Amino acid sequence: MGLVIASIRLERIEKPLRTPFKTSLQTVTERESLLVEVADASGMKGYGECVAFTTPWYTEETVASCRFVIETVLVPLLTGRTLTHPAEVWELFKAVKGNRMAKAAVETAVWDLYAKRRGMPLWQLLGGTPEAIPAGVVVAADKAKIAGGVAEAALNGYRRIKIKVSPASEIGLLKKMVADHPQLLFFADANGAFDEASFGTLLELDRAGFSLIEQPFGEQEWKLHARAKKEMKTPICLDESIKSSDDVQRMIDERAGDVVVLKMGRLGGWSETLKTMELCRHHAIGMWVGGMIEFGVSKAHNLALASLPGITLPGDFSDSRHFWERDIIEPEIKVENGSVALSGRAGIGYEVHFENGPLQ
Ligand code: OSB
Ligand code: MG
Repeated sequence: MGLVIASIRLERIEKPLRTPFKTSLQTVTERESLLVEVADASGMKGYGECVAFTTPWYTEETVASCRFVIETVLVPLLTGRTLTHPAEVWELFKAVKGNRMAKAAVETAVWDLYAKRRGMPLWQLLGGTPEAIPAGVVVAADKAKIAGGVAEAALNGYRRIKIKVSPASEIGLLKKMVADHPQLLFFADANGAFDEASFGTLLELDRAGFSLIEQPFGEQEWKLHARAKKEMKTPICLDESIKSSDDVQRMIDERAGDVVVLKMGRLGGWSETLKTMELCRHHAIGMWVGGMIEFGVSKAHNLALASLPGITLPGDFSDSRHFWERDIIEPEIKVENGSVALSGRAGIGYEVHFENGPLQ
């Protein structure tokens, strides 16, 4: 029985963050997103979320570029099509260069709809295990506020804390923080803030006790990452550098990293992410699921991703109330006993809800 994509709708969401999110690249105080709703002929709906930001500070895509590509290119390619499997969407979009976040927003919505039509949770359809997903939170604040943020996260039951770092970080302070919380796992995320000149500072950070360091150098700095992997004991994890499974192959070939953070927006959706996971499993590359300061639709897809075999470390899974006064899903994401339970309902397992009523 074929799946006919009868209609595709976009809905813009904008909400202030409860507290500003500060990285070496950008301070985020407001989050703007596009929600994609695909419907079949019977009116059953699937949802995806565009994780591009308003400006191109994390990747080249933006909310505006994604809207343009979705409305003028992707919607005409998909509307009225009969699909037998959601993996066909990636193939259908193949002639469209780049624009992976735009593609992911639409493609993930089709996977949700497909799972709903089968009456199965997406995580189950993809072969995930039903165990609750370990929660992890990001502390992205000024130096003076890091200790408070870590203490609060520990109190809220998080098992893993990711701290944004840069060459200006106070390494003594970070070292003490890690030592003070031996029961927690600490990740450091540099968002490419280091370069050849600050390599020595990175070597100091190597002694702070982090379980990994995410993206110390720029996304094309393969040689510097290889040098870091060789000279450091802290595992090197790549985020911004990984836009496809081919980039993971390059990481392996050039010995430029140990671990990969998966983000479906950056990779282009479920199909390319599943392919990337195959490659990582084959080469015993560690994997975890990264966040994008996103709303609940993207988080719900990410929870399904984190249930799959080969995810070796806790991801960016915080409670809906960490970023938002009110998330757009019902129920909201809840961290309990340090983890988030998987929904037993079909598809992504959450209803989409807006302040002014359900999206209908
Ligand atoms: O580098 O991992 C990153 C958020 C937006 C853009 C890039 C990154 C992040 C995070 C994840 O650090 C925050 C989260 O959603 O939990
Ligand atoms: Mg990162």
